Amino acid sequence: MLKRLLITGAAGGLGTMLRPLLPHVADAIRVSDMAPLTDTLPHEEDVPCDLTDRKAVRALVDGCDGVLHLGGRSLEDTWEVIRASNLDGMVNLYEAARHTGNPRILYASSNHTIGFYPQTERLDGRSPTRPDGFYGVSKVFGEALASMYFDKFGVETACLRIGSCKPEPENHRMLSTWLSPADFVRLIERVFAVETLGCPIIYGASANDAGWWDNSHVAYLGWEPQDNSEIFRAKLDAAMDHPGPDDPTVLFQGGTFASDVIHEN
Ligand code: NAI
Ligand code: 15L
Repeated sequence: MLKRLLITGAAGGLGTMLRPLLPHVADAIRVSDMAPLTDTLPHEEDVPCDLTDRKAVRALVDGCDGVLHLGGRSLEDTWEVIRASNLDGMVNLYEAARHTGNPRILYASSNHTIGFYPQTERLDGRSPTRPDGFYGVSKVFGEALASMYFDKFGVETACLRIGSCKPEPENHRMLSTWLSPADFVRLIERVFAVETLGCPIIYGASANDAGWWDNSHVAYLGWEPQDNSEIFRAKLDAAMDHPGPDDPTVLFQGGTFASDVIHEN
């Protein structure tokens, strides 16, 4: 069991959804965001911090033996916005980690690292990246940074390429990419419990019949997703039309991120 888990991006969608499900993972939980946290739970310690502030990040990480790193720009944007939170912020986090005793990190990477692959292709741990925008490129950077800090300094990271972590799938594409919050919690438990983690790439999806990703290379984690998006298919079929054959949401694994315009200043 961890002594103190730091959760960055704690005020965001995933942080808000997961935090109530995580008190058992550590003796103490430190939550942080640059946005105000209005729903801090009794067992949580709130330490506001902008990840672009290197000195503040060092103090934030100090005393933590685990980090659930959710903080960052989570959608496509201008390069300047993406760079600040997802590149500078990552470097600050890993510099802090190596100077404060190598906490184990679960990094919220994204399926947009591989978003330009067609949905007909099955990917595994050896598939090269194929990012679908500045955001996807920034997540590839994060994975590369984690790999370098593991090889050079021994900082262990689970690079989780999250598909779509939502209470339920919101469209037909998400029948393939859905990660249930409960399966995410099961993975968090394994990442912080397994004796040796290393620095694996993990595809973050539930046991969906419609899934595209093969996680057999990380069987050693003992993570067994329990949920399957198929139970939502009839509800989705009734709620919306099937997209046509040329729609980016049926062509690319990253869906509309692949067809999005580049955000210029
Ligand atoms: P979100 O946008 O709701 O939350 C991200 C949080 O990070 C926000 O509260 C924001 O204030 C904070 N943040 C951004 N820049 C920061 C900075 N410089 N310093 C401190 N805090 C900063 O995103 P969501 O959905 O909660 O996602 C969390 C993480 O998981 C993100 O890194 C996202 O890229 C990743 N992810 C999420 C997926 C999903 O299905 N929700 C899918 C794939 C990846
Ligand atoms: C992501 O990386 C985004 O952060 C999230 O908001 C979802 O859109 C998700 O990917 C997705 O591809 O569904």
